Amino acid sequence: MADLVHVVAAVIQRESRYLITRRNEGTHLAGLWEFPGGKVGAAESPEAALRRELMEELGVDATVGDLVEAVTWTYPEKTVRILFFSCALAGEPRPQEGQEMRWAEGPALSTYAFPEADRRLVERLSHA
Ligand code: DGT
Repeated sequence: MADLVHVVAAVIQRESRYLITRRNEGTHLAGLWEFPGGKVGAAESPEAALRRELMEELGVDATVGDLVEAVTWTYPEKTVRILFFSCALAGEPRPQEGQEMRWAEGPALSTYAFPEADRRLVERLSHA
């Protein structure tokens, strides 16, 4: 697979709620809700990439924990390999890019529109 894009995303839970953000206009899959994260840089570890993305997107440091789910998904334009890690934030998240942010109850997660790649995880968390 020549065009495999490595992506990391954070599952951030507080009590029964999960942190989700909405992809801004002008991005791939704009308007869909997601677990915050992004592409892993060439010389970066997945954990370092996720901490960087959380700082860039939400202005907060984080501790990266266990791998929760790994998904490979092929879009017409690219294939992404997404690693979802459980993360604990070191402070209050504040959207840095004007993106919408919600703390969604587990069972309500399935009422948000997520990328298809997230379906299995969303299903899992909404029944947890
Ligand atoms: P950029 O500005 O293009 O370097 O963007 P990054 O590094 O913020 O990465 P992004 O968010 O565009 O790339 C993540 C890719 O993974 C994108 O094609 C959408 C896809 N994706 C599917 N589900 C999720 C998810 O739950 N979270 C994130 N962050 N990406 C997801």
